[in-house]
Amino acid sequence: MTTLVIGDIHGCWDELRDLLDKAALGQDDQIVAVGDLIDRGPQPGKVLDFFGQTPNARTVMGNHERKHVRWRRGEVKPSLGQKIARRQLGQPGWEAACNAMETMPLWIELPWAIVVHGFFEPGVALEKQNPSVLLGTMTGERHMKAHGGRQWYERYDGDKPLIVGHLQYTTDHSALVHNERVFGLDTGASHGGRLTGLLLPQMRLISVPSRGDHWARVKADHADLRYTGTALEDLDWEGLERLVRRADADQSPHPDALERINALRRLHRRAHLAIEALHEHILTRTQALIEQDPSRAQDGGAFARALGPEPMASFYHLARRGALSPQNVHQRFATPLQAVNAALERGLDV
Ligand SMILES: [Mn+2]
Repeated sequence: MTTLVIGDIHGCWDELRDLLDKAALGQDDQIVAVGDLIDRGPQPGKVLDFFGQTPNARTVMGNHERKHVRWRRGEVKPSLGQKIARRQLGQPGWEAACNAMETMPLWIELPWAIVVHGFFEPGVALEKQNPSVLLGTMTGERHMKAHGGRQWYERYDGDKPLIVGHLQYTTDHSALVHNERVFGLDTGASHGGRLTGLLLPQMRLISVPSRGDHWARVKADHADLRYTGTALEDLDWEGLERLVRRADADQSPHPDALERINALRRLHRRAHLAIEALHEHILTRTQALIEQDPSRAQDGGAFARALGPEPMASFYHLARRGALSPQNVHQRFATPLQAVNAALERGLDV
């Protein structure tokens, strides 16, 4: 019986078919993937369906699967790759995919090798490995800094050969083969590289060329998603600034993004106007109150009584003491839209 271990597929269905053709597996042979079945490539649904419906095929969890699962739980924000994959799969397809991804194991132990997606910490038993290390998350990567960083595999000390994906360790889209002990099978299928497999127990590598730079193409097709993800009312200042900068740098924005980009720019402009207007408004009103009765400049109590109920009273007192800056006003509002609304409530033109 042969087992074909396959590197990062990332939605590259055509290349998966090509590799399976090349492997010419028999009925009883097994297929094991190193994870990252989806994101970046054109056909994540086909790849997921294949692994869901082929009895002899299974996969470990990759950092990309983990990210989807955590996104659904509201634990992390998606990157562009996840937002695109969700659109590719459709909402029900994505929900079903998350259910399936949640059940993927962190490792698969074969008679001849151990398969994980990311890394392996030396001196730690398989069952005791930090999940973020096995998955190859950013946390796992930081953790592995102490074990040689990108060359962590030189310290691999497990009993069986180890097969991983996740990173391209060579510059020519060939697999990493370290002392016949560690095999790195991510060869950039989604970036115009190759899709690579390892046939066990022979330990024979096979690979097929990628049909193109899928990720560049997929990213361009779904570039409108670069601007979505957070509703306008939930955008904080930093998020809004980042998106406006992104739009400013975007030579040819996706047509479907134009409406959203306009809305972002309008909010950005109005929020900054609102800060200026509120600052000006507070100064003017403070000045008027003091002109009516100059003793209010020193007498905070008298000033407060004259001011009346005012949610931004502390800012008036700052103004009274000549210490109010636009930055103070800015910091009061967690989101740009709150600043706009506060200005509108005071009848200011923004
Ligand atoms: Mn990957």
